Amino acid sequence: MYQATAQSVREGLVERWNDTYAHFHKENPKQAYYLSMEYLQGRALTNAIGNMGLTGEYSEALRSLGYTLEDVMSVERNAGLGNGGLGRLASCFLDSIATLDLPAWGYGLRYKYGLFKQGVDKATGEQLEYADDWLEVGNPWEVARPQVSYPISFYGKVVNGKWAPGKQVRAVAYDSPIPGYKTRNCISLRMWDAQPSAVEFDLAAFNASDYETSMGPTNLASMLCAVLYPGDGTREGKALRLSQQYMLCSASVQDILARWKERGNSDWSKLHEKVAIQMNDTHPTLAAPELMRILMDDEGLSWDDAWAVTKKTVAYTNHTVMPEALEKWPLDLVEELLPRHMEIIKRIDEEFIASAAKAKAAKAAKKDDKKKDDKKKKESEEEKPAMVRMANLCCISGMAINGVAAIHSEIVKDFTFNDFYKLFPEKFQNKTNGVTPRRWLAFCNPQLSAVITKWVGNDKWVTDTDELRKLAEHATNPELQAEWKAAKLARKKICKDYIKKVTDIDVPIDSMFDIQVKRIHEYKRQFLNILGIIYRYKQMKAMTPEERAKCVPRVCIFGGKAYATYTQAKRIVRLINNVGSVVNNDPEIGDLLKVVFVPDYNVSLAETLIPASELSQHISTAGTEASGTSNMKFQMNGCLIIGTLDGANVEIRECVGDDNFFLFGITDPEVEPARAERAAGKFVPDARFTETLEYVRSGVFGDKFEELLGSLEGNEGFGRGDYFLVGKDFASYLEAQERVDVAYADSMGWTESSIISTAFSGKFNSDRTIDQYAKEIWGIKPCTVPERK
Ligand code: NBX
Repeated sequence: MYQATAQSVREGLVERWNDTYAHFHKENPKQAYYLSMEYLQGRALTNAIGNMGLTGEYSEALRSLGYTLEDVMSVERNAGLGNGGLGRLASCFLDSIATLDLPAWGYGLRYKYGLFKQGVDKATGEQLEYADDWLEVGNPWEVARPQVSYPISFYGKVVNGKWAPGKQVRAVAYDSPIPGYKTRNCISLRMWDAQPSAVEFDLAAFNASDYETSMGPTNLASMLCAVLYPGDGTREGKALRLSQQYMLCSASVQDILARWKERGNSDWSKLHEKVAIQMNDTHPTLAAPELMRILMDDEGLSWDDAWAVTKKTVAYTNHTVMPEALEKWPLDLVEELLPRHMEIIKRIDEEFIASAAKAKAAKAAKKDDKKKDDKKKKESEEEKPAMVRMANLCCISGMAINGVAAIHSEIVKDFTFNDFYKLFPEKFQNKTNGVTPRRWLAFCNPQLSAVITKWVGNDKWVTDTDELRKLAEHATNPELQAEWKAAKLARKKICKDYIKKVTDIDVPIDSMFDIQVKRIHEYKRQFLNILGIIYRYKQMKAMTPEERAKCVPRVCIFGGKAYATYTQAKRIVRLINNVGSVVNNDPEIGDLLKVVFVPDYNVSLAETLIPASELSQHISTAGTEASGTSNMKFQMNGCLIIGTLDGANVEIRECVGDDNFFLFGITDPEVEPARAERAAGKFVPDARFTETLEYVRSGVFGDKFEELLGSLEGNEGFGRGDYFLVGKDFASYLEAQERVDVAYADSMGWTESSIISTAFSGKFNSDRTIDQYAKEIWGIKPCTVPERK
């Protein structure tokens, strides 16, 4: 029934899709291309039906056949072709691009296996990883386009200024339709698959039974698109990742230029008037040197002409400021894999250094500035082995560089890329992230959506989220409050049933649902959350039954994957599970505290958890989370946030007001001094912190977690010594949690805050973000597909 429903929906989409392509072709507008190594599309069926406005029709048709739409849609596999926020952002952006009728589409890779499916070992609490074979039962949403394919070259050498490659594969296009909401426009997500190049197949070797030699190219091709983020600990692993990035860039740039020609364009100096390429972080950086290579070596442009147009065509979005996360590749590896590109990159570098020196001289740099620069230069020269720093290449080649939240974009300018900012301040922008209100409110939470539509007076809020403000006028109205609470309760029930099904844990429905879901990472501080829970548990154990009965009951829910080789993150998962085993089975505690780790967090699970949440945690060390996007989804669904002044939390708090946000922790400028204080041995932790660590060490949770706890204390051999300042923020976190408990006990006050949260979430609609990209970076305008006559 799922296949039948999907085929029927697809048929409706294909017509819109073809019309959109034909219309763009005819109008020949400037078009933007979003290049991303990741997309986290989630299920397509409900979204397509919802965007086409056919939810009622399909529900009815399925009911008449003895099925429910919910059951049918839940069969669909999640396309897990991403890892976290950056991938989900790309998918939200596609939804907004289509909805706003913009001429833009996405390019990615069609990995055979997604990140991994996560399980939990019942006995040890450890994370388990399984291959995510998402294509196993086929994918009704993709259309293979064998006629759209391009050669992708690797290795070899440069002969007379041109590349003589050593190996080749073919990139073949697979397209998925992305329908806009209430519009005929339907754009494409084009994903490349690698196939062996027939010219390389050594038939003679095969017939001589030398299968290994003859199948060499086949193996390379199947490796290229096998998995997302193959381990890059070895040189082979690095070569594979870089090859994947190059394949995305090369195939996409070839395709973009072919389309540009097909539409009758021919003046290369005006390419940027028809094409904008957005690089989602540095992973697609090679798009710039690849464009240069094609323009010079295939199209015959001079260096200057090619450079002039390239630097007006590509733009770069940064998603992290943590130095260790800024991509760099060994220069000799790039040289071996892509010799012609390495020449181009070296020349870009030389010309940049020369022009920067000129700019400096013209400015008659101050003496101390010069000293600093000399020191920097020395550092970079001394780096061994030499590295290609992708973000630097992006800053030099890009027409625009943007961060993803206001505070993040300031950090990018003032610290991360300050040298570049001083040279070209006009390139730097902010584009605060957003999320699509279709998937993340209208479709995932029909219960709350119905209440919203009733009180706002219509459903225009599904695109114009500023309409949600009208809810604020009624925030204290008992009737709205009752409906609001009923919607939340209905979602908590659905969530409770899901938790029971996958973990066998019974969670009480009238407890506060407190959720932290995101990739497991030290900077995101799931560790702080679980230590807070441990402290709470310890306190409760020390209480008399009468005192205990006064506690606000909580269900603490975690979800998220730890990268397979990230040991410390995996220890945190194990601690959470072990705490859960003890707390959930403690008869003294009963329903007052439950700790649940829901395995295999993905888009669909987020759609179950977020509508049910009452409190959510966004508690990264200030200055580390570029933006966060789940914070926006929780806010839209009427959930209150406990959080630090980091990423988009800052702007969310401005919108909801400080009464409706549980703030704690040190601020970004206080972080370095706090680290220095620790390093000097002057930091004295709060007694509650020390007490909590001792409690874990006493063995209450089975294992003593020495390596994990040691990391907080900077013990010999245990890493950087609480680099993310869990100890520093612990007291302030506990105090914020006390304010949460007090607030939750006042049910009317809490519901009012919940309504206010949704009411002032309008800014975080990705339609707003995309409108800004379109106007301020890409220079594209809506190109609306007309109705069929
Ligand atoms: O991008 C995330 C940031 O951490 C979030 O703060 C932000 O909201 C989101 C969207 O802007 N970054 C992210 O997801 N990065 C990665 O997944 C990543 C993947 C591979 C890699 C480095 C980072 N080599």
